[in-house]
Formats: sequence, structure tokens, C-alpha cells
Amino acid sequence: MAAESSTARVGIVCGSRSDFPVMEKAVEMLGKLDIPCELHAISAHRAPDLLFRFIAGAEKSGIKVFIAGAGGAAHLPGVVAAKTIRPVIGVPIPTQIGGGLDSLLSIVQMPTGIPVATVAVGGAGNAALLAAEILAIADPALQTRLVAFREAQTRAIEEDESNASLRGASAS
Ligand code: RP5
Repeated sequence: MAAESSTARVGIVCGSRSDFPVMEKAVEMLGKLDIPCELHAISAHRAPDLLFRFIAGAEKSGIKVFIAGAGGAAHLPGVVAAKTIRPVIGVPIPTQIGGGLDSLLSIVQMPTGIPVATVAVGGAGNAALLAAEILAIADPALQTRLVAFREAQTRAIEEDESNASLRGASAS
């Protein structure tokens, strides 16, 4: 599922189509929150000029936050961050090496000057939620949707059958 929207507010980019199964979790979460986004596979080392064109165009077209996922020597999020002052959220893609520890360290260890807010390995859903929280600062309707999302999440646990015996019990 490659999302594309002319009114996208979040630009999602990853190093390869092989990253799509992880990054589509971000597309799905943003969809739940009614936030338009677009998803592209653009390798920072195989197609750097196209990546730079995407970033410049995305800023002009109204994208406010970037989510960038990559695996292995995962420089893509740092490169995106180098070319924009919009917030960049990095998603380490799982790999054969320690389950994606290589990707995690490549993304999280950005030297001072160019920040990338890094989520857990494979954590594209949380990347989307963080992007939503950033956008919600200036969007009261989105704040309301985020609060509703949190409440529904809590309710689902409270209503889970395994917790039936705890219903009505007061915390002390
Ligand atoms: C990275 O290399 C990509 O982000 C991907 O996670 C990894 C492997 O890419 P492919 O060889 O599957 O294209 O650039």
C-alpha cells in the first residue's frame, strides 16, 4: 500500500521497497488519525539527487514532518534531516544483524547539529503517532482525535476478557 496525497502533511520515505512492510504501519496509523501522507522508496545512496528533489518538493507542497526508515548502514534519516529543518523521525528497519541493531545505532547516533528523533526498531506506528503529536500542537481537531485514540486504546485493555475480574475494582 503506497500512499500518495496532494495534501500530504507527513512525508514518509524509506531506503527500499523491501522496507514497505514496516513503513506501511506508519501509513496505516496516520490513516486512522485522518492525516494525509505520502510514501516513497528512495535510497539515499542509490538515488541521492531524487531524494533531494523529494525533500525540496515536499516542503513546498506542505509536508510538515518527515518519517524516514532505513536498514543496515541506515544513513537515509540523517541525510533527510540534513536537507530540511522540519522534524525528522527515524525508523530503524529490522535486519539480520541483531534484529536491526545496526539500523538502530546508525539512526540514533546522529552527531550534534542534525537531530533525528529515533523510534524503536520497526516502530513505524510510533513514528506516525509522534508525527501526529507534532502536528497536533497547531491543530486542535487533531488533538481531539489523538485523545480519542488514547482513550480507545485504554478502553480496549480495560474491556479485554482477561481483565474481566478487575472491572469495577478500585485502585488503592
Ligand atoms: C537500506 O538497505 C534499505 O533501507 C533497506 O532496509 C536495506 C536493504 O535494501 P534492499 O537491498 O532490499 O533494496 O538501504
